[in-house]
Amino acid sequence: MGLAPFLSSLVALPEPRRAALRVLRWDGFRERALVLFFPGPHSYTGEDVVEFQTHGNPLLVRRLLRHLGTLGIRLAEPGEFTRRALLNGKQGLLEVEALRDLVGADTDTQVRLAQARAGAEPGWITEARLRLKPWMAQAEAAVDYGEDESIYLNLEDLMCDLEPLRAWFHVEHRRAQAGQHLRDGLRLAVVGRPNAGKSTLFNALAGEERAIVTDIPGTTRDVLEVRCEWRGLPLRLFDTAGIRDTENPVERLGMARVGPVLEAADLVLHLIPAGEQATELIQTTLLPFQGKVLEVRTFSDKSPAPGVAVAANLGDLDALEAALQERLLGGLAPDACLGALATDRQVELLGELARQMDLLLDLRTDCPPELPASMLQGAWGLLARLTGEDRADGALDALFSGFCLGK
Ligand SMILES: Nc1nc2c(ncn2[C@@H]2O[C@H](COP(=O)(O)OP(=O)(O)OP(=O)(O)O)[C@@H](O)[C@H]2O)c(=O)[nH]1
Ligand SMILES: [Mg+2]
Repeated sequence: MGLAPFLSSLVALPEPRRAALRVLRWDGFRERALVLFFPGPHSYTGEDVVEFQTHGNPLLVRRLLRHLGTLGIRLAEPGEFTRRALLNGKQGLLEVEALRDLVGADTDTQVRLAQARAGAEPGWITEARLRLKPWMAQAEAAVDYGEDESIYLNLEDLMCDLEPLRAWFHVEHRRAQAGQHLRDGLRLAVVGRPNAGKSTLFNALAGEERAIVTDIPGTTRDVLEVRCEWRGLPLRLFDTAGIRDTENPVERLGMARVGPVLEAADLVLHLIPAGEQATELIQTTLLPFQGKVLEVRTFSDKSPAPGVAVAANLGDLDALEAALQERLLGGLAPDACLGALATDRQVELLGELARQMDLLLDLRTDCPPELPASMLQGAWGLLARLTGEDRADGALDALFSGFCLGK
């Protein structure tokens, strides 16, 4: 049953898709509101949708909602509108995931990345299907009829035709991994000896004077955190107490807080003033995190330094930008990730897809057709899981719990 009968006592619905001023009447209230009616299937969810734009008084809205409750209408659960849109085929899974990311985006780059994913299915998925389909048919025919009917699968031709697919999948996987970092925001910890310039760099990246900077060693004690976007990179930055041998109890407490920050970081920026060596104490502290430590030379305005050298007080940070792109985005610029898939689910499936193509294209050309047939099926199935067409993915609850009410 449509929505109109439920609402007949409250309001006369306007023409479909035409905004109209109407008076809503209930319990002695008379509310002039803008009313919109989208009959299914041409609506967001595919079902009848009615929108009331009332005055913003929360009490008024509560009273209206309470009255709607007596008419048999309840509040939507988080993401329920979009869930219905998905189940009614109005939106694809990739689009829904993009929408969730758009709603949750904190920075300009995150908004742009989510918007770029929100449209139609990526072209490479459509193209991949077109390329795979005829080979699947041929492989199945070779398995079913094979030698009896002289139907053979020419694996050399298959490999030649599908080689570009392998390359695309790998490129898209790489872009998606970078996109995933941008989507989640990068956790960067700034560590080093006192006066290494940590807080100066922290402030420069944050674009505001958040941390106190002085030339007195041991200025920063607490861990400071700031979320920001620096040159297109969404960051969660952590400034920490300088690490050194000291009897000062407050500094020691500060240093004790560095460990958990190191644990949680995606990347640790180890600041060493140009021309110096890292102290043994810091080297020992960073030993367990070696894989994610990036050495950054500070005070490059005082003496030239090799590698990633910066002078944060002068805003000279280009070398750091390049190094972050290299380490975290595989050398891609943030803009190069526009349109890339980016959720954990998507990145994992893309990785499997790329591996599946590697297996297929590395087969011996004289192998029995059952092997390529099952690998082609596997790749096809992964594409279906990626776009949500298989409907077997139990991930929907997790997905929709990330939505807010009213979406
Ligand atoms: N010339 C120059 N001075 C810098 C640079 N970076 C920081 N400074 C100065 O060095 C001093 C120490 O900088 P901070 O950023 O407070 O150093 P820190 O590592 O946070 O020090 P603690 O909080 O004590 O551990 C300040 O006087 C800064 O202005 C740089 O790249 N070049
Ligand atoms: Mg400091």
